[in-house]
Amino acid sequence: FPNILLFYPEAARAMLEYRIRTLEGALRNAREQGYEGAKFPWESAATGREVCPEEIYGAQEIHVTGDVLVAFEQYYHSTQDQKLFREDGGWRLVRAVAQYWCSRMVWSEEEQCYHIRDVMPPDEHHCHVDNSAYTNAVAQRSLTFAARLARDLLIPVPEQWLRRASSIKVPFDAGKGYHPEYDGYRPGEPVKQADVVLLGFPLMHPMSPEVRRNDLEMYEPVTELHGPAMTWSMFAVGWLELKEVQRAQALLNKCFSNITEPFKIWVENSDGSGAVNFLTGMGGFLQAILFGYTGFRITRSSLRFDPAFPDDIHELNITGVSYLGNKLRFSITREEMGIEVTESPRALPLEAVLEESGQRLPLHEGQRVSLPTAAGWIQRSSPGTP
Ligand SMILES: *[C@@H]1O[C@H](CO)[C@@H](O)[C@H](O)[C@H]1NC(C)=O
Ligand SMILES: CC(=O)N[C@H]1CO[C@H](CO)[C@@H](O)[C@@H]1O
Repeated sequence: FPNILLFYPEAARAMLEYRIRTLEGALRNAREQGYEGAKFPWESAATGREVCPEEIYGAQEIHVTGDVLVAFEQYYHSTQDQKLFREDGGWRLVRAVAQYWCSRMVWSEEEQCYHIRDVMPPDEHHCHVDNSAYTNAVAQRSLTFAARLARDLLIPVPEQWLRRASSIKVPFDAGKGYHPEYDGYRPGEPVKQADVVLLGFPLMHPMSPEVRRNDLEMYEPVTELHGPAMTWSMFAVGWLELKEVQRAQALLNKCFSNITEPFKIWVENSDGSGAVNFLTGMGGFLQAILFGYTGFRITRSSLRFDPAFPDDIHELNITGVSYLGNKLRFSITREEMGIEVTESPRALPLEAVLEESGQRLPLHEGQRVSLPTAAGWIQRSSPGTP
């Protein structure tokens, strides 16, 4: 989804419309488990009812409902398409997900915060755990987004959304400075696939670079070597964020080893077993290139960049990046970054901002702007920009 969103927002919208069409099924899934709101299925087909052949995933791997909302949020931030929410059913879905999370949480008197108990985290080696870091963080994100969107749409915000978002437990070990995967996780415990590292990307959960590093260090050696093919790309994005390009490249090379001939498709597991044409592996790999090498991050007010790539790559050109209705072309070398708006049909003027100096450069259609390769972002130009 993030890859498609960046190049083809109209196709990303169609993916979200599929979720809107299957909302009735999601509402029933939640009701049947005794909760309010909407619970998206672990494996989804035409109706939104659960079609996963093994019950445990549908019952417990509930983070997928928050993941669906992350997609809506990223779409909203990169397009500002309010029509999807106001007129085409998006708001009803966002509200239903927020209601689901509220009803799924319980207050812990002992810890004075909300808990989400009895789940399977993204790491499918574990189930029936309490307070999965990823699940709780994505629930928090759903509630925060729902509340902000309500404000943008001038809809009153239920007070409990904000209260629960600010007081849900996301496990953190202050002594070791890392996020335990769930309550009671002990360092060294094996993990099937990317889990806590997803807090950094794609979730962008706030944390210092030290904690980001500690999470990567903690989980990389205990993650199953021959696990599902999307795992290493998420570690690679993390190492690229920290500018550890060689470590990132070593992990990306692992992704390459499971592209199978003659059609160069991904298989799920490195021994050739599991799903064939494993879209999750493919999507993870593309994200490592598109978001990892460039540092692209879609935030509430900008498209951030912070390029980093290994020495054997001399130049990275990315064409057709969509942001707020504009199309952009990037050409990045180690020293210089060129940005050009190639199409601007809605004529929403953009500008590039360099983080360190605060320098702002207007981006006019058809004019290539050159900057030193460093962190910065693209945003709508604010009044007063030359
Ligand atoms: C990448 O973009 C630069 C600047 O637009 C251009 O000079 C170069 O030829 C492009 N490289 C490739 C491989 O397309
Ligand atoms: C199916 C397939 O190509 N599997 C390969 C994945 O990568 C590992 C490590 O290089 C190989 O040993 C497998 O044969």
